[in-house]
Amino acid sequence: MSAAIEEFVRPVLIGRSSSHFTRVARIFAAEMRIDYSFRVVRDLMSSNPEDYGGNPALRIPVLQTSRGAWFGALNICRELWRRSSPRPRVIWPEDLDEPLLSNAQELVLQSMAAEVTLIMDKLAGIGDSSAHHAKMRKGLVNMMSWLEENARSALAVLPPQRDLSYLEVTLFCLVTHLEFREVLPTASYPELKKFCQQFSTRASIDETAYRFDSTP
Ligand SMILES: N[C@@H](CCC(=O)N[C@@H](CS)C(=O)NCC(=O)O)C(=O)O
Repeated sequence: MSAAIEEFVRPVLIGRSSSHFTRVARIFAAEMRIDYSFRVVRDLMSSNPEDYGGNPALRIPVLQTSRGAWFGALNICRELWRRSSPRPRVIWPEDLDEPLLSNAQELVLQSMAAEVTLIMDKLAGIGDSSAHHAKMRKGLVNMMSWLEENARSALAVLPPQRDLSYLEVTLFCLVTHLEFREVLPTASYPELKKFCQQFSTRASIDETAYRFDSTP
């Protein structure tokens, strides 16, 4: 098959190797054994949707497929799962039907979003001194404390016969990203670190390590 045709059938993931939402998608791709090519968004300050695979939200990740583009990590993970064969048993956010589990998922995603805002504010040169910045940071610290206290019991009640859950993948990407981007010290989250250590024995974790993409 020529490289051009292969490029057409192989999905293209648009993102950055340093992005936690991108890593969620990459871990799913590795777990589902889906081959893809990776296109790096070099300038996160660009306001051209074309730079983000057509995503009007100007966000990564995006997965371009022959069926169309999928915006956002959860959409992408679901599409990767649909393409996989055999399909692993995945626990999705809507399967978390009790408060402890669904709150854990909500707070993981909200922490990831808060981290994005803090990092983007820094990139844009917006000072740490604004009242909103301070509130975001406080909210992030509160959410991490809640997760430290509750994640172990939440994870313990996930269905044991699963292959993977969106909750575990996002929690892993969040905690390791806080360290990687030095947004918060993680020394005071021993339970979360223990979870990350255990989860990182998967091959998909090794294959998707955070790093800064080189500039062209
Ligand atoms: N809801 C989206 C959020 C994606 C997101 O916030 N991505 C970050 C990178 S990790 C981004 O594109 N940031 C650019 C910006 O905030 O301008 C998802 O779940 O994928």
